[in-house]
Amino acid sequence: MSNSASNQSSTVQFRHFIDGSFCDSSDNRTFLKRNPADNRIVGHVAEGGRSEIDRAVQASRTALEGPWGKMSVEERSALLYKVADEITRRFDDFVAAEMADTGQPKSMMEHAFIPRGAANFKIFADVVKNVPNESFQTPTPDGAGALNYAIRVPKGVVGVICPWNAPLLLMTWKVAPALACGNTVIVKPSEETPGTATLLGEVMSAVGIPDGVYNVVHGFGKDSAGELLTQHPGVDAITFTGETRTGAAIMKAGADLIRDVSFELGGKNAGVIFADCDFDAAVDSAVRSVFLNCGQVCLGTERLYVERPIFDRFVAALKDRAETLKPGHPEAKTTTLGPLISQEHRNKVLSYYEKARQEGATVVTGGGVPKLEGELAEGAWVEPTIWTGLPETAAVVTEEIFGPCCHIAPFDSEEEVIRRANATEYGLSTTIWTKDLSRAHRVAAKIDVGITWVNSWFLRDLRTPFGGSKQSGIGREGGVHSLEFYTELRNICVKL
Ligand code: NAD
Ligand code: 6OD
Repeated sequence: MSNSASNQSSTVQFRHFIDGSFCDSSDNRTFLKRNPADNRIVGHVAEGGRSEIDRAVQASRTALEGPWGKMSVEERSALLYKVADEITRRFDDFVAAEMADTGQPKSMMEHAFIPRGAANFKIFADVVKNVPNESFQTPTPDGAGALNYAIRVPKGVVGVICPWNAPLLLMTWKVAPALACGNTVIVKPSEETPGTATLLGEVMSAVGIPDGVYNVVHGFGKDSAGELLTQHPGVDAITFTGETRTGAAIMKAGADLIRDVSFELGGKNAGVIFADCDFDAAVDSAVRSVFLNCGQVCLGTERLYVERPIFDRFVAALKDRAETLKPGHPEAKTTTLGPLISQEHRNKVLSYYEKARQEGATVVTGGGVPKLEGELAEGAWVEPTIWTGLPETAAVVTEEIFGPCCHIAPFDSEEEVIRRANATEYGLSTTIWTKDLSRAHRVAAKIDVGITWVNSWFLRDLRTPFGGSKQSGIGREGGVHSLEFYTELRNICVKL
């Protein structure tokens, strides 16, 4: 039995991790966490409030003054390598925890999400050891000059507010650079996915990360741990991944504190498929970008624009592939499609399936709920769905759904498709498919997003700048770009 998840009367308890110890809420409040694949109870989660956030802020401020604040970059990096190794040693526990929370197939946890969680610690442990320092020799009237240089110091206490769609990967994408730069963190995991953030507390203790450096307070957003964290004057910066409207609420909550924010928000990403593309590769990629993680990927494609000469063939090919996706138990090797994260999210996605019908879409495939037997019958399943025939103003073409679905429209010219791809309030990512590389460069430069893939999708190099334009985010994280957010630059001018 682990420290974090005690097993009383067969019920797992997910506890807060504050100042190096697992604890319950001061008022003992908890909420239920269910597995979305079969609706069975995974456990009871401690529900944090003001008292837990206050304690976590106190612990993380104290830790900044303690051994953590005195460590060299090399010592911190060495510890972060140990964190990565310990996640790898406890790989099966992390896979099981994330599977229970999300219901997604084991293969995806094993090959993508959990290894990335470990890799994030190694990459940022390396990045901080190679930070260039700028310096200038400044002329002075007496001819002696001055030396101007800049040092980077940690921001302080960073609040890390996380979504549920790739819990460990997205949390460590923030926690790893924050710690590498010498900050302390308070993580508020999504209420839907308490598992891996809690396990990471055990990992931090096991490898000797000092108390108070990594803290976890479970709970909800509004009027709960999330909002209390964003309003706390003892928090120096907030990094958040989630919905755009939550980002707006967080900005308002912290406005009086004039505090730095880094936001990775929603999207309505377009895929642009030209007739000269490698057809089979483009279809393969569309299957992934539309249906991976049951469509719950911020970088996923919900709008596909396909050049008219290959439009009918492309729609038919994607339909065939969508219909071979196999929902099933997360442990089963044959499962290629998981559930949505919750019944509540399923209601939202199904409301869009209904809106598409009302707005006159041709439902190429799906549009309903698959029939699953036995324990899975209670899960949050929906069918992979493809629509055509809607105007650009339709709800399912303009609003983020975050489900396994897309609208496919034909286009006739480069200018037209650029205009249509850009006709959205979001600007996270796009994928362009063509063998004409001049055209690929031209179109990529004109689509207003933070990340463009050409002849690929979700091909990540963790050193590259990651983030969105327009309402998809503020700031960039990744490689040295994370240093801009997780450190403060200080200019020191020495008169010689
Ligand atoms: P969400 O905004 O509902 O919740 C995210 C987190 O914010 C949760 O921990 C939640 O408890 C907390 N929260 C909610 N209201 C809050 C408030 N008022 N104050 C403080 N915290 C609050 O998002 P979600 O449903 O968990 O995730 C899905 C969304 O995340 C989608 O919109 C998706 O596009 C986006 N996302 C973006 C990226 C990216 O990199 N741009 C990555 C993954 C997910
Ligand atoms: O790969 C990443 O670093 C990243 N931030 C992925 C985001 C996935 C969104 O669902």
